[in-house]
Amino acid sequence: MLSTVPLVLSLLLFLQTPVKAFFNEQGDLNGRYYKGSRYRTCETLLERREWRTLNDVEKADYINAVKCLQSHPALDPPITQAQTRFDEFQAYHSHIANAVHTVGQFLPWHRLYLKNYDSALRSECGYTGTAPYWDWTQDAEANSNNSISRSPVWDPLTGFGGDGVPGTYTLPTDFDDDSRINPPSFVGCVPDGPFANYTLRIGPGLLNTDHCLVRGFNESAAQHLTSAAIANATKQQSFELFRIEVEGQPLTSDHRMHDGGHIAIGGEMSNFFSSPGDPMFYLHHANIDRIWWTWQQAVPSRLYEIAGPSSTVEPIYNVTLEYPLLMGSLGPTLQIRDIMDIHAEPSCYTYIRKPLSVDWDAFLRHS
Ligand SMILES: [Cu+2]
Repeated sequence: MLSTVPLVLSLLLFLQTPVKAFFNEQGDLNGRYYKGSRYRTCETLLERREWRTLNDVEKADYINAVKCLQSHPALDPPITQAQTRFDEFQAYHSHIANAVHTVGQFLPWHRLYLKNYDSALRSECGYTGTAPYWDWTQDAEANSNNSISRSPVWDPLTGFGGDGVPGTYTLPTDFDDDSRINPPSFVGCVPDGPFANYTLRIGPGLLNTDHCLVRGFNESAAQHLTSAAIANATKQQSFELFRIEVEGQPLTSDHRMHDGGHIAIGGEMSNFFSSPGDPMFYLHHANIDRIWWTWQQAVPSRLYEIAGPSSTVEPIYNVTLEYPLLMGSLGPTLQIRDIMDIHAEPSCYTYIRKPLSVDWDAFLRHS
C-alpha cells in the first residue's frame, strides 16, 4: 500500500506540468491575471451558418425550435405581459434596452443574449442544428430592384414569412416619444410564414399590447448593408471607432449596418425596445456578431479589446473587461471578458462561411 504513495505524488507532479503551461499561456492578457480554468478550451465548437446554406430540413428544424420557444411558458419575465419563453427574451431586451445600446457593452451584451437564446433552443426545445445568421450583403448587392424583399429568408414555406400588408395593423395612439416608435415603419401584419398566427404581447415600443408580427420593408436601407459598409467598419483601428461604425444612429449621423438591418425589415424589428419580437432579430444580430468576431481576429490584441461609455446618463464610466452583462432569467451574469473569445468556454461557437458538403448521416436520419 505504502508504495502507491510516491506513485500518486509523481503522477500529481506530472499532471501539474501542462496546467502550469496553460496558465502561462492564457493567464496574462491586458496585464491582468485570471484563472486558467475559466478559459477552458472547448470540446467542440457549435457552427453558425448563413441561413441560405441550410437545407430545407435544417431550416424547418430551426423554425420549429423557435415555435417551440413560443409555446413554452415564461419562467420569470421582467414584464408581466410576457407569456412564453420567446416573449421573455423579448421582454428582457425591452427592459434593459436603455442600458445596452449606444454604449461600450452593446456588442458584448448582444453576443451573450444570442448565446442564451441559442442555449434555450437547444436545452428547452431539443434543437441540435446551427444558430443561423443572415448575411444581408448577399441581398443588398443582388442585381435587382427590391433586393431586400427578394431575399429567400422571407420564403413563406422555408423562411420567416414576408413583408407586412398595408392596412392590416393599427398602432395604438397612446405611446409617447420614449417608445421610439416610427409609425411609417409599422406597415402591417405579416400574413404568411410560420409566425403569421403568433400573438406578440411585448411592444410595440414600451407599450405591451397583444398584436401581430408587424413589418414594413425599407429598400433604401440596403445601401447600409453592403460589403463596402462592412469594410467601413472593419477598417477601424480601435474598438471604440469600430462599435460606433457598426451600431449607427444616434452615434452616427446616418444609418449603419446595425440600425440599417433593423430598418430594412421595419415594424417590430425597427423598434429600439421590442425588436426581438421578430425572430429575424437573432439572425441579424448573429451577422453583426460575426462581423465583430472578424474584426477581433484580424489583430491579436483585439481579442480582448473593449472600450466605450458604460451608460448614456451619469454616472458614466469607461467599460472594462469586468463589466457585468445582466441577463435576468435568461442566464447567469457574466463579465465582458468571459464572452470575448467565442472559441473558448462558455461560448464555444464559430462562424462558417461556406456551405458544408452534404451530411449523408443527417440526410438519412431525416428521410
Ligand atoms: Cu438590442
